[in-house]
Amino acid sequence: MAPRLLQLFFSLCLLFLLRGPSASAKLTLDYYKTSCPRVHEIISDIVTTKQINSPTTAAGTLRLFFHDCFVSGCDASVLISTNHFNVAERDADINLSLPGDAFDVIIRSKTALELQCPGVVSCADILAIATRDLVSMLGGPFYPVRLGRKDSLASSAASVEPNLARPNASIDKIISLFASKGFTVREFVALSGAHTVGFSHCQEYSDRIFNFNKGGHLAFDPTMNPKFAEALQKACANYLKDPTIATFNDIMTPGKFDNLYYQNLLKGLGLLATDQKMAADPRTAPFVRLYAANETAFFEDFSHAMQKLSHYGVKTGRKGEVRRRCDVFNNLSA
Ligand code: HEM
Ligand SMILES: *[C@@H]1O[C@H](CO)[C@@H](O)[C@H](O)[C@H]1NC(C)=O
Ligand SMILES: *[C@@H]1O[C@H](CO)[C@@H](O)[C@H](O)[C@H]1NC(C)=O
Ligand SMILES: CC(=O)N[C@H]1CO[C@H](CO)[C@@H](O)[C@@H]1O
Repeated sequence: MAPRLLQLFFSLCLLFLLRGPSASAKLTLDYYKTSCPRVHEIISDIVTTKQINSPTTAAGTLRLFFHDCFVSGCDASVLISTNHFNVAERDADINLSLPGDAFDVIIRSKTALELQCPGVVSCADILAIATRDLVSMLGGPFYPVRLGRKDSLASSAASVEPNLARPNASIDKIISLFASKGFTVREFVALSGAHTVGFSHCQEYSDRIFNFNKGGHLAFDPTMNPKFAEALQKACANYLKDPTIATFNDIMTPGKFDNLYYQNLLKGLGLLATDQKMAADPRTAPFVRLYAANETAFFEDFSHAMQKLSHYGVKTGRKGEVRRRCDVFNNLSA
């Protein structure tokens, strides 16, 4: 071999040794082809029945998936229950409202899969497939999901707060959070389109509609459409006494996965402060306008960003296990 080729060969080997093959490169579309050939059909049946009986499942599952992936990778760590030795991810304060239906649809899918192919399909893969199925049930795009994720061997409430943003965060902070995980501004705006479905509790935006500038003359956030602010003030009037009151993230088409979320932002109809700020910040606004004008562009970008999200921090090989129960590590289950 010529010396330059040889040099190239060695630097490639070194690169491979230092970085190893990326985890997502090990995920494949037909991972369960022989070990559990009906995996998609089984999950799809459970998910469809669940969504028809409890229509809030889809949005809840989508949020659960995002929270799982951003905190230590897509590894089902968010499904682990707290025990005497450990306060798990799902019991971090920010998780307070992760809805029970989302947990339930994953547990049901797991139970059905364990009957067909015991110990084979990971909870992390189930969550990724169920999320994709539910998004498309609501009218959103259907995208391929690569499989072979292992379930985590750890779950800790303390790791949640630094990895997720609150609705009172600045766009600067959110952009750097997403960048720290390899996501672009465009991907951040596309993923936020998930707020085209589901609910938010009043406490998540109460500072925008009550006593906005702390004793000043503004009753509500001036970037809000006044009629919208008034309607929310009424809906949330009693929220301190009843913290379960929640309103739709997308008031126009709350149960449909479409691009109305972005159109709403351009009219001051964003619910969370971070949503509304995306329409004003010069880094994010061009994408908000693009997606508001072109749903195809939104669906394409959302599909790509969701696949990228679903590969984030996945564990393969011996870095994880296939849990027998999604809420308990194997070494703790009987
Ligand atoms: C980046 C900044 C984000 C912030 C600050 C944020 C914040 C929030 C908050 C406060 C809620 C309301 C929770 C409640 O009151 O129950 C919510 C709901 C939701 N979020 Fe986000 N979120 C962000 C990004 C995302 C992303 C990237 C996704 C998914 C890809 C997502 C999916 C959802 C969904 C589907 C809901 C509705 C949940 C339901 O109806 O049960 N969010 N988000
Ligand atoms: C945002 O809200 C949380 C509580 O939800 C609070 O702990 C935090 O201090 C607030 N951050 C800012 C920047 O206001
Ligand atoms: C909308 O976006 C799609 C996908 O990027 C593109 O092919 C199409 O030309 C766009 N439509 C318009 C009207 O700009
Ligand atoms: C769904 C779920 O498990 N929510 C938990 C989130 O965390 C609080 C404690 O901060 C628990 O009480 C909830 O059960």
